This record gives sequence, structure tokens and C-alpha cells, in this order.
Amino acid sequence: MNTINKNDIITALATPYGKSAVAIIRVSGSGCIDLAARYLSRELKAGQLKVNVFKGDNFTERLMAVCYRAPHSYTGEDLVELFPHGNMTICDGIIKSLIGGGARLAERGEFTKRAFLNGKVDLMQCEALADIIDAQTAEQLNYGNTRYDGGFKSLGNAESLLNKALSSIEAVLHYSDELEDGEIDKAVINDVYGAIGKAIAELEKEVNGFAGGKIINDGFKVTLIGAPNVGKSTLLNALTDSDRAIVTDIAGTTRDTLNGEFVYKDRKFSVTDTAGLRSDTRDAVEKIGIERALSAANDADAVVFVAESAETVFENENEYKNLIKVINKCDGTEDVGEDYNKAIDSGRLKISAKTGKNVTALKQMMYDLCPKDHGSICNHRQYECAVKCLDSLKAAEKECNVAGGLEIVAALLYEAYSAIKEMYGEQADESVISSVFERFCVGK
Ligand SMILES: Nc1nc2c(ncn2[C@@H]2O[C@H](COP(=O)(O)OP(=O)(O)O)[C@@H](O)[C@H]2O)c(=O)[nH]1
Ligand SMILES: [Mg+2]
Repeated sequence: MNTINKNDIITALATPYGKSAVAIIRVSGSGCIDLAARYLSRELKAGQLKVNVFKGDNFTERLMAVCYRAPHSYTGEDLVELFPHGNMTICDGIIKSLIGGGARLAERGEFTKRAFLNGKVDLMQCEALADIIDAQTAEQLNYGNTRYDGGFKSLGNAESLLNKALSSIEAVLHYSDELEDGEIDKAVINDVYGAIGKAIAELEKEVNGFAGGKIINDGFKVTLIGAPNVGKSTLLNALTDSDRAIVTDIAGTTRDTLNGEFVYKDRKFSVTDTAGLRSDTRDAVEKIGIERALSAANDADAVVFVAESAETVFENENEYKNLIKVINKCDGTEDVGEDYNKAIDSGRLKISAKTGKNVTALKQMMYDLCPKDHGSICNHRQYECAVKCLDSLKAAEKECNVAGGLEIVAALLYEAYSAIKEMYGEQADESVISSVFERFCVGK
């Protein structure tokens, strides 16, 4: 999706391909209202959804239709929405007619990309929209909506503080020739210094909240590790309420990593089952499996070490920040619900993966390890921009203390400013922008 000809009329099915009560076909671009009108029996009225009849090559379809005039539409261009029956012979026929009339099939996310290019939404909002469409839990949905609405204030605050610092410094630089040495600089420098300090604090909140935001969207990653046969695969199945992993009493059954997901208290978790750790294997495949297990543990937000007794030593224990140790096969133990403190023995949670005892307690333990803070930043693209901005602000703050460093402070503040603009997509690379829209489906 490198070159977008903004004069193109694009069209696509906006609903999933398949049978349904109603489908939606979108047509956008200058001239699309006239194009659609060639096939419709009644005139389209802006903002008014009306019954209409579409005359295709060899069929007619009674449908609902509406148009919106630029810039008052989703894309910011003229836009038509047709609501035919959800029958793919009809939908294919309508799209074929529109293409025959000069439209072309839209690319993934192209309607939203046009909205972005026309200034209807910024790139952060587009990313929030993609997350809303992908959301599996209400928490993810609410998080996407809050970000779309600009509900987290830190980023906006940092931006206005940065603007304030920049305009003060510009004023000083502009008038500095007319002033006696140092006359105004001190007061303004203090002002600028104060604004930079506050902007740094706001941005730090965002940067520190990145892990929490990313986890809401991607899920809290938990890796299960332990010796062969302790019940890791049985635990994956219990946590995800599935038969995802093969369970046997043969040591070395699980050779590769295996992922599952579950939702607990509206939070998404992703669990990885791994090959059992043992040092005496000669099996080359199992050895690779063990390497993968350790690498999955390093990538995880938390590691669950599964053992059959409290005496089993976990050699790599200190390598993991969030470590939960469990004793499995405690089939006769009491189920404590969420209150895991009641089922802890020598720092390890007593569970039975087979009967499901204290699996809820284990989930609660994982839940309590999830980061509590988050802001608007939740993906690597945004994070990198925020860090770039923060670095420039910190460098500018240092320069404020250096005599005669005003020009350097200004240059660093401009760097910080462009990093924040990049976050909103204003100065972002075409390839970066494209990768955001490729996440969408055709028709969005
Ligand atoms: N009694 C009992 N047996 C279990 C429990 N969890 C797993 N097992 C059994 O232990 C054996 C190994 O289980 P598996 O999940 O394949 O272990 P893994 O090698 O660690 O993945 C199987 O025979 C399971 O049925 C448990 O909580 N209680
Ligand atoms: Mg296994």
C-alpha cells in the first residue's frame, strides 16, 4: 500500500464474507456518489438512510443506502454505504458493477488510511481503532476507546508543556539581540526549565505505563516450566479449559512450546507450555525443546515453576522477576477459591492440575502480578517515539544549565516535538504508516 491515488474511488465489503442478514458495502472517493447513483433507482441524500434499488448487470437488489459528503464522512471524502442482504452473489455483483463503473477494490485499512490522510483521525487513534476491532475482552475494548477519545492526559499535557517551552524560547531567541546580556534570559530560562521538567514527568508516566498497556492488548504472558511429567501440559489444559496439550505419563511428551489463552477477570492471559527441563537427555529434538522452554521463560511476563514436591530445587530461580512456584498433584487439597494465601506451603501454591483444585487461586496470583499502571502507549512504535522525545527533553533540561546554550535547548526541544508528532503520525515514515493500516481488514 505504498501509493495511494487520492482521486481513486475505492470500494469493499465492510462486513465478513459469508451469509448474513445484512451486509455493508462502502464506496469512497471523489465522484463515488455519482457512480453509485448510476446503479440506484432513487437519488442518494446525505446522511439519510433510505430504501433504494440497485440495478446490477443481471440482477436487482432492494437495499438501504446512504451517502455522506466530504468532509463529513468517515474517510473525509464523499462516501456511500450500501446495506444489501448478506448474500455473496448479491455483494459480489454490486462490487463488480461498481468496479465496472470505475471504482477499484480497496486495500486493507484503506478507508481508515484515507481518514488519517484527510486529518479525521491521527495515527494513535487508528491504532486504537485496530485494537478495538481485535478486542476479546471488555478491558481491551474500554482501553481502546479511552485511547481513541484521548482519555489519558499525560501525552497531551507533555505536548502542551513542550509547546509552551518552545514558544518561550523562540521569543527569547527572537528578541535576544535587542536585550542586554542576561536581562530576560534568566526568568525565561526558569520558565522553560520548569516546563521541560513537567513535560519529562508526564512523559515518564507514559513510558512507565507502556508495559501495562501492551499487556492489556497482547495479554499477560505466562510460561510453564519444570521437569518432565510434573503436569505442565495438564496445567495448560486446566488453565485454558481445553485439551490443547497432549498429556501422557511418558517423560518428554511435550517437545515444542505450545500456546493457549484464557481470560480471567476481564484480563487476557497467554500461557506457554514447554518441554520438561532435564539435563540427561540425548534426544536432539528434546534438547532444542528445552532451549525453547528457557527462551519462552525469558520472554514471559511471569514464569510458573511446576514441581511435585516443595523440595524440588529450581536452579534458575533468580533469573525471573515474576516467579510463581507451584506443587502439582495435590489432588486431595482444599480448594481455596481466589485466596491463594491459604494454599501456600513453603512459598509454593498447592494445586492439582488434574482435578482443577486451586487453579483459580493460581490465576488470581498471576492477575496480581499484572502491572497496574498504563497510559496511552501500548505498542513498540509509540514507545520508541516516546523514548526519543524523553531523551531529547532530558538533554534539553541539562543544556538549560549551560550558559549560552539557548540555541541548543531550542534545537533539542524541536527534536522532542518532532518525536511527539511522529507518534501522532504527522512525520512518520510511509512504511511505518502502512504497517499500521495493514493490521485492518479490507473494508475498514
Ligand atoms: N494425580 C495427578 N496426576 C497428574 C496431575 N497433573 C498431571 N498428572 C499426570 O502426570 C502425568 C504427566 O502429566 P503431563 O501434563 O503430561 O506432564 P508434563 O510432562 O509436565 O507436561 C500424566 O499422567 C498426568 O495425568 C495432577 O494434578 N494430579
Ligand atoms: Mg508436557
